[in-house]
Order: sequence, then structure tokens, then C-alpha cells
Amino acid sequence: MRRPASALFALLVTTAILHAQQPKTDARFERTEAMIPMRDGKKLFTTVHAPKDPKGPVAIVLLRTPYGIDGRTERLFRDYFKEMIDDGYAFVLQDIRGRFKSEGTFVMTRPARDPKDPKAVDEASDTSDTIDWLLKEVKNNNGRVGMLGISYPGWLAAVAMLDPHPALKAVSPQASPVDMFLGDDFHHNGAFRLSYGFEYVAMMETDKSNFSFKFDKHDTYEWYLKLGALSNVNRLHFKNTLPTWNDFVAHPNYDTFWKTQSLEPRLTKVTVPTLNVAGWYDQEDFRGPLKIYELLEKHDTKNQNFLVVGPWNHGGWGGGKADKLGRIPFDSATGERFRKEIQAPFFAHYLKDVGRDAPPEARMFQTGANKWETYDSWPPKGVVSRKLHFHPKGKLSFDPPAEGAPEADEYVSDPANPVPYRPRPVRPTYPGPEWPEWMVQDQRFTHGRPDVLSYETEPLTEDVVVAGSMKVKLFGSTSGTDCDWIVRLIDVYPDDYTKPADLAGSQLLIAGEPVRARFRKSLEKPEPVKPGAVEEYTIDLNWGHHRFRKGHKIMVQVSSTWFPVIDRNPQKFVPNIFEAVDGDFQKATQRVYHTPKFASHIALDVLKAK
Ligand code: PG9
Repeated sequence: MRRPASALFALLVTTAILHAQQPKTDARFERTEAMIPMRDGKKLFTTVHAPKDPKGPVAIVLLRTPYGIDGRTERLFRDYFKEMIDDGYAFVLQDIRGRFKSEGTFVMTRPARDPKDPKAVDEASDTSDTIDWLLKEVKNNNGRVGMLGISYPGWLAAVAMLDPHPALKAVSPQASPVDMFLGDDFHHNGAFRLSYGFEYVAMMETDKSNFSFKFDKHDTYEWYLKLGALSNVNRLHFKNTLPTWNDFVAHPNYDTFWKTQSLEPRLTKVTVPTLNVAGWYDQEDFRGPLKIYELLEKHDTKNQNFLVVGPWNHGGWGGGKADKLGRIPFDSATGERFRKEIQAPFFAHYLKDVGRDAPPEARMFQTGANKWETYDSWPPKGVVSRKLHFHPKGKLSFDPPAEGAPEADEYVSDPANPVPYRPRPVRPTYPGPEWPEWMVQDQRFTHGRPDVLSYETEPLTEDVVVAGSMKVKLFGSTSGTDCDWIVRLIDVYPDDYTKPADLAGSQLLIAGEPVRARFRKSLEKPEPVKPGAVEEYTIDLNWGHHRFRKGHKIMVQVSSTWFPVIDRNPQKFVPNIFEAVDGDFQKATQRVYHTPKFASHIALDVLKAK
């Protein structure tokens, strides 16, 4: 092949390549780049996409992210912003401190700055400094800024809203984590989310872009099992170089490290109109958005705090139709509808006064029935709490347990053979495709395992509609001195269910959560359990809005491992599970009680039959 001879040709090729690398936006926008200086002198890479033909003053919509704006621009305009484009905004995207083309150091969910130190920075100060600059530099702006984002970008919107720039007039924190020890990405109730924590930290802290950890096994279930105790992570892989992993190891309990970064204590005021968005099948940040709504709602004197929960996985509303997830059809394009009928009108109302309505209080998708419901409070008024009790022989019923029946069921939990959380092979979290959909995978792969107990109702004679809290009270003992209890609530489809999708006999997960025995009395000061002693555990499955239909069965499954999404409990009390060694792991016999005194059950907030 002949090499291009002329310098001009080379220049043309280079220009063409550079042009091709430029992220495309919508043709109606002019893209400009800026390095915006922050108060400490560090500069953040920002792109401004201003309408070429504005019909009047524009409002600014800001999205900040650690994941690299250039690689996301095209998709954002094609999907996430699409329904807002005609409303007249300048869209601004920014790489946060220390990521991709921005200067400075990245700190995972950076804690709030010391307000007494004028030079201190955090994500809220970086947002404010950015907004100051934008108000001066974006031509023809109307002085109002909105922020939105999903997950980390949602958290960035939430922290900006807690310490808002005066021009910030509307915020939509979507799937934002709130407390990384109690729920969301890194722990649930103090139980460590091993595969996510490990893979996410490797992705974010190995270099400035999105690194993928290279597993030498196709099935990460096998890889994590071979890894053994968590103390092997630094020894074999991270070599103490990843700050967030080191923080996990140094803070195994709910101490000030976790408490100072929790947003919960700061959610005491609705500062700007807030549209909270969550997905019922969110595999990462489900508790966070619900907590933001719940805590702000107590202070919502001006009715500016709203909630939307759809049938979505993590961010499933951000692009595409979202008319199904895995094998579960939703009967309508729920994502498109959200962006058009909820997200766009929300920002138009608060940023442009274009006369579109403010949203209703709570727009909730009822899974199982595939319909949107609108409520003027959430949970709705008039729900009743109904208890479904565990009984011998795997029965679950609204009747309380009787005297004289067998008192407990038992199984042996073996950390060397943990219950998988999704069917193997468990391929890496990123790039998927299984991780984003595992919550709608048929749960039959664990049903019948000797270390999984299943309690199931008779086929329902009428619909049971959950709307609100779902809480399990479990009375259990262990032969060890520590253990986990994992509880899953499941909708069992009838065997003849083949339309609109073939879900015959399927076991659809509605919710599942772990608790760790060491934390049963206090998350701050873990304590061993006495072998054989019956202890009471509360397992909060958060909110749900699901219709268990007539003919379906309600099932609750109990196990003591859920691997590798949750790390294995050694089942022997150790001061810090991150420092446990392989020899600490032991089998344990687990007992679940169902007597009048120890009446294990699930309490569901249920809508009265209509
Ligand atoms: N779930 C991711 C995350 C958010 C915030 C902190 C850590 C992880 C995300 O999808 O962005």
C-alpha cells in the first residue's frame, strides 16, 4: 500500500479523524469546550451545547459526571434530553474533578467541605463555581439552572441541591445513593456488596478513565470463591493502592466515616423543586432515591418534592422505550413516557414557565398490573399492614402459627458452596449484559437447594396489592457466632401463564435484602451471637408497589449466602470481616422459627380491595 505523499493529505486525514472523534450532539446545537476554573485553581472540562436558533432566553441544564462526557454526549442528546430539546435549553456537561479531562483528584462520593474553610472544595462548591461561570458566559440565558442525572450524576445533583447556588431552580436526582453503609452500592444493612464494590472501585480508581478489571475466569462466582477471604484482595490484587477499598477495610462498621458522608442527616429542607426518580428493579441505588423523597417530604411545606418510581433497572428510564426488562413486558413504553410526560414538563415548569403542569405528588408504576398510578401521598393513605406467617412444610399464610407444630426449619450454610445471586456463569458486572437485569431473572435456580428455605402461599383467591412497606421479622438461630440472613420476596406465576410472555411457573423477585447477625443490635458496635440462641431480626425490604394476582402464589425464600453480590460471612465472629483469613470460614446450621412466640413473618402494606 502506498503511503499518502502530501502533507496536505495528511492534514486532511488528521482533521477528518479529529472531526470523527468530536462527540456528535444534535445538529440544532453549537458545541463549545471550556476548562472552567474552580475556587482552588483547578479547572474542570466542560462542554456547552447552546441552541443555534433560540426562540428566546435559554435556561441552563447541567449534568456532571465521573464517567466521561465525550463518550456520553451523543447518547444523552439522542435519548435522555430528547424530549427537552425543543423547550429552549443550553445543555452543559462536565467531567468532575480528577476524572477524564478534568484536573484535580477524584474522591469517591467526596464528603461535604468544611464551611469555615473558604478554600475547601466539594462537589457542591464545584457546581456553584461552574454555575457562576455559566451565568456569565452562556449567551442569552434566563438566569435559571436545572440539574439532573442518574446514579453518580444523580448524587452530584443531590449534593448540589443540598447546598444550592441561588440560580439552581430545579433538580432531579435520579437513583442517587444516600448512605453507602445502609443501602445502595457498597453495603446493604452493613453487609458488603462484594462484586459491585470490588469491580466499581477497580473501574474508578485504577486510572482516570473507566478501567475494567481483567478476570481470569469466565464465571466470577468461581473467581471470587477462589479469591477466598477479603484480606486476599489487597494482598493479591489492589496492593493497598485503591483508596476506597482501603476505606472499606478501615471502616467495617457504621462509624463517622460513613455517617459524615451520608446525605440522610442533611435532608432537612426542600431547597429547590425536586423530582426524585427510582426503579423497582434497580440493582444499584434503590434505597437512596426513596430516602431522599421520604426525608424531604417531612419538610415539604410548599409541595415541591415529588416521586416517580417505574419498572426500571438502574437508569432504565434514561434511554430507549423501557417497554420490557429481561423477559418481563410492561405493556407500554415506560421510559419514553417518563421522559416526555414527567421529566420534560418538570423542567419546563420550573425553568421556563412555559405553562406545563408541575408533577403530581407520586407517580408509581404498579408492577404485576403494568399500570401507572397517581397518589397524593406515598405510601398512599388507607393501606393496611397484613402479616404472612411462615409455617412448617414451606407454607406461608395470613394465619398465625399454631401451638404444637414443628418449631423450626433448618439448613446448613456452607461458605465453600454459597448460594449464587444469579444463575451461573456470573459474568463481570461491566459491561453486562446480565448485571443490569439480574433482578428480573427467574429465581427457580435457587429453589430447592438444601441451603435455601422456601415458604409459599396457596394460589391467591384474590389480588393482593402491596403499596408501601415490606418488612420481614425473622426469628433465627445459628450454630456459629455470626451469620447472614438473606430474605427474598417472590411472585410465583401460575404454571399455565404463557401470555403475554412465557412466564409459566416463573419466580419473579419483588425484593431481597441481607442482614448480618453481628449488627442485629447495633451497626456501630457489632456483637457475636450465642450459638443456638433464638434472635429476632428485622429485614426491611424497602417500599414496593406490586400486584400479586389471583392464581399466583407469594413466596419468601431464606438463605445465608448470596454470592458474590454479598461477601460471605465467616459464620464465626471476627472483629473485621475485611481482615478475616481463609481459615475463619466455617459451616453453620441455621434454624428459622415459626411458633406463636417466635412467629417469623413478612408484613406487607396492602391496599384495601377495591
Ligand atoms: N451506582 C453507581 C455509583 C453511584 C455513586 C457512587 C458509586 C457508584 C453509578 O451507577 O453511578
